[in-house]
Amino acid sequence: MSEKPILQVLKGQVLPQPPVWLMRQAGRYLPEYQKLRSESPSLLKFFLSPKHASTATLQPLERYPLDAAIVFSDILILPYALGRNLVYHETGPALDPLNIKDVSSLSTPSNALYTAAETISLTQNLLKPSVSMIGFAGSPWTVACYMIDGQSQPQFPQTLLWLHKHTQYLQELISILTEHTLSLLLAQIKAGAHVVQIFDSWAGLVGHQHFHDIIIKPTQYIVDKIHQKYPHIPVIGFPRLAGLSLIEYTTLSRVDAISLDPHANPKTLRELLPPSHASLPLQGNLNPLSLLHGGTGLKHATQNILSLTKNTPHIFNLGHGILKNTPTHHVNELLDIIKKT
Ligand code: 1CP
Repeated sequence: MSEKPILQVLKGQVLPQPPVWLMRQAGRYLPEYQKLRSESPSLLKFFLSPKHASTATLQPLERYPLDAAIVFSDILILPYALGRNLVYHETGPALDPLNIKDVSSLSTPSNALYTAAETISLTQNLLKPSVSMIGFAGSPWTVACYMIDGQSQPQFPQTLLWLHKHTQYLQELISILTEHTLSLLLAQIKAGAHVVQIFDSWAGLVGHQHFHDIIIKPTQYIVDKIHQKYPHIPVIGFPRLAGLSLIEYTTLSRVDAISLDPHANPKTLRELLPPSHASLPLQGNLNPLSLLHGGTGLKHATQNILSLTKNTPHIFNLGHGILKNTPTHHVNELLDIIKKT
């Protein structure tokens, strides 16, 4: 059996056509996902049921010839396992906001932390041999943003207040989250994940002064521990909207590949990187809006990414999660454009 295309690229190989998977591929845009979701009393229960989560993980693969499955779970299961109250509303998830006095009394994680690992063990054998199983976690900083502010905010003002004023408490929270994130990822690898991705969706909120302590150091720690135990398992980092700090992230975090948001030009990034990192595999970075709208815009945007990543190790993906109103046939169109380019 030849090696899985995604693992080949993550080792630095350039393939004639980039392998493809899509962030939040089991999201709300699939009717079969909607049906399965309506059978669960709540989204939280759905995430906590390995059997249902396994079905959701496989759904996109049954419809499309993708090269990877990402385990159906959420980055907020970690705070839930630490005893924080979590509710998924139609508008998005909400946690009870954390106070500085709560940090030292966070509980040890419950078994809920390991649901994604269980889902991976149920699912991994059901994939075609060419398909990679991707495990994931949020970065400690991004999970802290939701824990402190409680829900998605344009600027996560309370979290930024902690960053600037209650730095010690933020550091303490981040070091607790770093250990649990590591356990979560190690468990997913043990269960059969071939690759793991660290979603740092809010890395862009951290200015250059704090970027090293808050983003790089915890990531380095997690990546080093994974590589010590599982040297063959690649780690993909997704430092969304990190701007020029992407250079620091790429050269210092020790991740094996970078997933780019739609703002980052993959060719420009390569040109800015030192020779030691100039051929690091990149993933991305179609704007989810292009996929939502389809048509010639989708064709041009896809071809543009393919030309900017030509002859380099590249995994085709979105630059952020798929949008819920995306017509399912647009994904077929995207795969067709990639195949024909
Ligand atoms: O393909 C998949 O479905 C994989 C599973 C997956 C992943 C990788 C889910 C399921 N969530 C995530 C990661 C995640 N969750 C991130 C990091 C990536 C990103 O930036 O999108 C974040 C920030 C969350 C938090 C979260 N959970 C949000 C975003 C809130 C915000 O800030 O706007 C939302 C909407 C959720 C709910 C959720 N998680 C996953 C799904 C499929 C859904 C929506 C489910 C539904 O409504 O049915």
